[in-house]
Amino acid sequence: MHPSTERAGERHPRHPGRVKPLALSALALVLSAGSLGAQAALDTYLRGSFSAVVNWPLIPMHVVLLPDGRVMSYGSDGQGNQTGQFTYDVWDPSKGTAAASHLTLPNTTGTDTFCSGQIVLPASGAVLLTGGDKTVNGVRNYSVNDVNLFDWRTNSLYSAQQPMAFLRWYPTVLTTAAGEVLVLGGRADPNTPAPTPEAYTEGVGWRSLTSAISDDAYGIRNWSYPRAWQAPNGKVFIATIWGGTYYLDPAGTGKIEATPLALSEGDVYLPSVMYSPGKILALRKFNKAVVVDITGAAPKATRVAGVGQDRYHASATVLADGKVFVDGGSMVSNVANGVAYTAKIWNPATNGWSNAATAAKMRLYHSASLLLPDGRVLTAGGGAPGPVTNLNAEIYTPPYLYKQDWTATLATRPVITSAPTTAAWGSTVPVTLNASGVSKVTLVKTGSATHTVDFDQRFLNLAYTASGTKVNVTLPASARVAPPGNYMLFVFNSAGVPSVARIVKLG
Ligand SMILES: [Cu+2]
Repeated sequence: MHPSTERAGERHPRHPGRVKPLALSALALVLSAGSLGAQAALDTYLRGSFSAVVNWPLIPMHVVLLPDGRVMSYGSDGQGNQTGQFTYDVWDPSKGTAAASHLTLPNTTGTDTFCSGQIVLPASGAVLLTGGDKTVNGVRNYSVNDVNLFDWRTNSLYSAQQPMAFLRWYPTVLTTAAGEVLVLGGRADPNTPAPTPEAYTEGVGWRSLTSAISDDAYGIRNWSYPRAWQAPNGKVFIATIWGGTYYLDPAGTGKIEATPLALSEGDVYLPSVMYSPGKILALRKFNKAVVVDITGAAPKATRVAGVGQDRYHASATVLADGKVFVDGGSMVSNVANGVAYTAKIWNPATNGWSNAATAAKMRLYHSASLLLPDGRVLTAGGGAPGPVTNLNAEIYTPPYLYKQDWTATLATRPVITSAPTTAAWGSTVPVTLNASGVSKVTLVKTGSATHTVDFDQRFLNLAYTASGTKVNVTLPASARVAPPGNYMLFVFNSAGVPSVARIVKLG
């Protein structure tokens, strides 16, 4: 059970001071009498809600949103043991959460994909899986250089023809402005990092960035899923756990250089998220948080309020409205000590945090979260190893999907009746709705999450003009702020309620 005292000290964020102490005690009496429904109705429009816990056919340590809105996941077998060698799953959110919504398939590649990297390729939409686990003399957690591809059209996972040059376990993958996929870090075996980046181009193959080898940026000091983003200046920005920051130019054989910006100490299991072009919210150790701004000539960091406590293994997910949802985690890495069940939402307009709903399960090591095209967030997994074996998920419904009143009822959503499936940078495209009234149009990169990282995740507010049910939407000007690939296009009505997204391929 969660400590019920967690709520006692919280004040109503939107009406501070309006509720008199007497009313509060009356409320407390009602709540202690077990009227949970009344409590949920009171704050659902501010906190959102978690669904009931639903079963998952494996521990979804790796989750990736496919071009058709389904979710591929993998990481364990059906009993929750460490291994990606036998099965993977494709979940169709439009079919609900019962067993029939899952297509659990055999992995016939021979690769143990446990703790690999995964990303949707910008051109074909196939999922690229880089590296994974190898068992040597009965000991797990050695590495492979295997490359596998998942074709979402045929639901098939198969080996790519060319492996990577380096063995990698815990590698980062991200899409660059040039449309390549960059692989950074990971380790070759328990004593050897993989400090040479590699770049992959569909139809071309792999290229090693032999002039950009760095133990500080993505080697011995920062090998575990290094945090990296395509930056507005055309380079790739890297924020290390020890505090150093770097720009990598992936052209040719690559070039790596340190920036003068030093951050406070981070951790491989504290999340960071680019919530706006060139702006990154990064959770650091000791309940610190910073906004790293890489929009200018030199990167800079501004301290902002922490999330409330250290939340090791939390996930940070940018929502359809650009706020950041943080769920899961605990005070001590992968230990049920100071478990954070209550999620938090960070508002970039105020740099402040508010309490979101409270989850039923602890989400620690090997949990992951992912924004769905319907604007909800899949929160899932955890375990192998750890205090829980979470063959399950909870789906979070954010406040923007509720009526802004006390009734805890879902709002009527606007519906996109037509939108292009592809678009070019800087173009203005027509989108039509079923009703007039637009307050916001946003673009969110389809996510690919694991181990507190969501590779490629980014959010952009789009310019638009609206006339009745017709909206003209202008896409981002450059691949530097919006790398090629699939994005969720959300249109918000005048009440601030988002549509279900249409997936648009940029580039
Ligand atoms: Cu792992």
